[in-house]
Amino acid sequence: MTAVSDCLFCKIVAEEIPADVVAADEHTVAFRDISPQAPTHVLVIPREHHVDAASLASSTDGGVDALVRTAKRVAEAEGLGNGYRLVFNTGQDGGQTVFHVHLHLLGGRPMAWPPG
Ligand code: DGP
Repeated sequence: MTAVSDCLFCKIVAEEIPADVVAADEHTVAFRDISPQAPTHVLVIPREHHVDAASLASSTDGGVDALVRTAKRVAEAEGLGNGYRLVFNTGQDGGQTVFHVHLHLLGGRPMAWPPG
């Protein structure tokens, strides 16, 4: 699927909206969350528009893997050797508010469980 005109994260990919990009490659872009919930809070997204992680997984072989690989690269660059959390909020009850799949990378403090 190509870019969706009213999608916020497609606009970040197209550089129509500014973002603090920390990593980018052929398939993914990683940028700092506008409302950070931890010292490191980065969103990793595919360049192509997919609504959620399941949609990405079912339409693009290796698409989810690419997000995780970029997150690992950012985690290493951010010095998160003690660990970090990766989250796909999915759907309304999952807390998803932006419907272009994004992998949250959170780190730099101990994470609690269960999440809110
Ligand atoms: P979620 O609730 O899982 O859909 O997460 C959406 C995240 O996107 C949320 O943590 C805030 C972040 N966000 C929303 N709008 C913007 C924006 O314009 N720029 C950036 N960098 N992050 C945004």
